[in-house]
Amino acid sequence: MATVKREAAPARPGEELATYLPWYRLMVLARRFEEEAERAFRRGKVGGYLHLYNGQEAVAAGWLAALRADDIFFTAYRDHAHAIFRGTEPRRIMAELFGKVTGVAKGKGGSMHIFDVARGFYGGYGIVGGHIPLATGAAYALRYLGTDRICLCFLGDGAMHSGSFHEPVNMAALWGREGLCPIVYVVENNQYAMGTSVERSTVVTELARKFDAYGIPSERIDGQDLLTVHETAQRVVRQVRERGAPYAVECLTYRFAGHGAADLFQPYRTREEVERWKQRDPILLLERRLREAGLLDDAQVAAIGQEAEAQVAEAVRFAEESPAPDPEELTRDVYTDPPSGFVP
Ligand SMILES: Cc1ncc(C[n+]2csc(CCOP(=O)(O)OP(=O)(O)O)c2C)c(N)n1
Repeated sequence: MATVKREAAPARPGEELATYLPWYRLMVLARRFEEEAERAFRRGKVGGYLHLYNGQEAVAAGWLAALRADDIFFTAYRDHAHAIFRGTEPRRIMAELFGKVTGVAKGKGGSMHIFDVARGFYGGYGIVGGHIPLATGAAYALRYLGTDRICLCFLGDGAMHSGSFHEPVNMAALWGREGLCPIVYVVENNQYAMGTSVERSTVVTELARKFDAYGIPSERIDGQDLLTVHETAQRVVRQVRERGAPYAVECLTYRFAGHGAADLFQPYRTREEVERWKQRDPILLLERRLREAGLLDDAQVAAIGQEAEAQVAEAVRFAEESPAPDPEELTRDVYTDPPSGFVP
């Protein structure tokens, strides 16, 4: 298991910490959403597959808080929380899990393909590493079109060992030399790719170092502490926007649940290891800081939890009551019309 650099919590004025209260609420909401999604899966309500984000919330929350509303981002299949942090209504995400027409992808994508293009969320991909070339091309397009928008590409530790990581990252570095590739690769190193630990999949376990080979600056940070993630994100986002060149940050984190809903026994890791990481639950770490600053007490923590539960219960009700897609939906939006004269 990789070690985590623990930084002493710097003292901060309560005023500054207060800006993190809305993010605490959203992280609690995302956690409750995942817990309920798992229950719905066990009740047979969720079609396809389900991957939970429990334990990793500070990573997506910290990065998305640093983006501008017109910036864009891509991620893999552990994607519900990313949409919640970006402001997508939980009921539309739950409806997508339930395969309903009111879902973000009209019920055709399911858990692994949450999209909200209006909010700059370009998905949700089930093919490991498959989104990295897309995100890199999108970053190039943003600068080619003359904007100062940037692209974030979240990816897992496992995805870094695929060919679809190395080719686009090399291209990004070349384009970045001309100021044409404003992308941040955010590696969510939760230390496992299904049942394979980082130690068993690569000799160079400090994943940030892999970007050295392409001349892309990078760093590794504690992904459990929202403030560390957010402060890094603000600095990096500013720099990438200015220079139009790629940057990479490895966020060391941990997933509390199994790989997916079918991974019940997790023979590849010990219960003690999971418990040890739960001591560094990102929600509890943030809660502790907010309590110390006098910004949260027991009553508020309970109220925020209840509010999140009510919102998630409403999302489930909405998903249950929404209609299934019309069978004709099956072929709609699947292929664009071929250009005239096109020969497949
Ligand atoms: C191209 C491809 N190969 C294999 C798989 C099977 N698979 C699904 S998830 C996964 C592990 C990916 O791990 P990582 O990128 O670290 O993401 P995490 O699950 O840890 O968030 C694999 C190998 C896949 N979906 N796509």
